[in-house]
Amino acid sequence: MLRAVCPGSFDPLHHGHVEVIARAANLFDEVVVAVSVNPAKTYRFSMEERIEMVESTFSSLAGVVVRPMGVGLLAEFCREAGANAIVKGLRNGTDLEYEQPMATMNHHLTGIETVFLSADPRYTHLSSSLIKEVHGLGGDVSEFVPTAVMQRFVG
Ligand code: COD
Repeated sequence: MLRAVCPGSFDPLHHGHVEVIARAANLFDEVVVAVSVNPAKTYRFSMEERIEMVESTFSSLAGVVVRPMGVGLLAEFCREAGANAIVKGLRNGTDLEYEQPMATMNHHLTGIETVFLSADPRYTHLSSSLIKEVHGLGGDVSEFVPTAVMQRFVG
């Protein structure tokens, strides 16, 4: 069985994330969405809320499972999960510069490969932080996020 890990904060999940996870599910038998804690970030949504939004969005897509990933090495999480690869989306050259050293480090640590998927051009402007900013200033973000996320924003 080929298993991939799609890690992220998903604070909140948006259509850019959804599209990459769905494409990963076409490539691998199982995709573990690892809802992570990045100590450099302050979260708007709790771990439980972020997991619920991802689970609700992918409830009808077979082969996608959602797991919490606390503070710790992603490479170690992948080893314990029996994953063959990490899958990440790349929006631009800035993402590549940020992600490439981590991919190389993760490979050195445990041999795990990272597969980069080019972001859908419809969603290259999407980031969780920008969506939170637009929503916080009264903008409509409903076209950028799944229904489960929109319900959390208005609830
Ligand atoms: N289109 C496509 N893909 C996108 C888009 C978009 N519009 N926006 C984001 N993505 C992808 C990116 O691949 C990104 O990596 C992923 O979605 C998740 O994005 P976020 O913002 O939810 O998640 P981050 O950046 O907060 O998550 C960072 C990690 C938790 C993955 C990272 O910090 C990590 O690997 N931490 C583990 C600690 C560790 O092992 N450190 C050592 C590294 S060598």
